[in-house]
Amino acid sequence: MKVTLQVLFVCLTAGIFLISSCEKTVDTPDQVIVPEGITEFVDDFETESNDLSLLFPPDGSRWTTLQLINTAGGNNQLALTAERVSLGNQSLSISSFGGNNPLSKTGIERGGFAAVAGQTITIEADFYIDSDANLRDLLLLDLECCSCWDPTVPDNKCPGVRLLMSGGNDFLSIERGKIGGETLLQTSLPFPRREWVHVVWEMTLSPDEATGHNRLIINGQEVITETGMNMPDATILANAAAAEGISFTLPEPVFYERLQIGVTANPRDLEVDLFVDNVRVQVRD
Ligand SMILES: [Ca+2]
Repeated sequence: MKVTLQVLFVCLTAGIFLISSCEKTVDTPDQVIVPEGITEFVDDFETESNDLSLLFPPDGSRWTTLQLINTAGGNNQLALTAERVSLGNQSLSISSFGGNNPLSKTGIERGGFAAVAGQTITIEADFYIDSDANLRDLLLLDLECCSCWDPTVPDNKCPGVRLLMSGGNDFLSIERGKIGGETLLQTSLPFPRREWVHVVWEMTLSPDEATGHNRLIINGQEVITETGMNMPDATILANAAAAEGISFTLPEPVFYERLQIGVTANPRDLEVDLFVDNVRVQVRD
């Protein structure tokens, strides 16, 4: 009762906007509340100078985290460049040195989403891969949920889905290993090299194989359209943990909160340069 009155007092003194959101909080104490997340995000790496820190303004309106992990002997680089752009005057330039010790990562992250089952998320970006090398197991985009992990179990794996170069080289596909699903493979369209490539990844979110939907479109060509789970499922994660003798309870609410783009993982012995531009994310009911 005391908490309810305090919340009510805050609502009454904070104006109409807050009253409407506070009403949900006091409704039913046991109700699982999904935080309000951003539903639109657009960034094409334009800044007043090429100072990378300008992508991370204190007001949180742009990118939230730089992800730079070097494998042994690696020298991953991430910079703003005018060398190659698909929109405006700058893009994000990435030099990635592959390896698994530790796992090489060179990317950028936007947090603050709260995409739940039943919603549709569309993620678009332009990539330019400046290499003819084999790209096996290179990961370009991750949609993740770090709050979807039992806090009593160590090593939060931030369950989620990712775009992975599969088929032994460069067939961009939808990887679901971290939520216990098979990769949704395509081998119809190798990833074009040394040109800007527009990628659209659209999912109707669900932990259920029957109601999730997954589309991948590369340069206007639909290469994947498949039903299938694309969110963490409590039973699947519990069973996977139980197989290792671990008790795992998926916390609620389940929602995707962050997007990583770039070379989000490069586990193979592979050096690759690429550029990213024109990132767009939309979450809708
Ligand atoms: Ca740009």
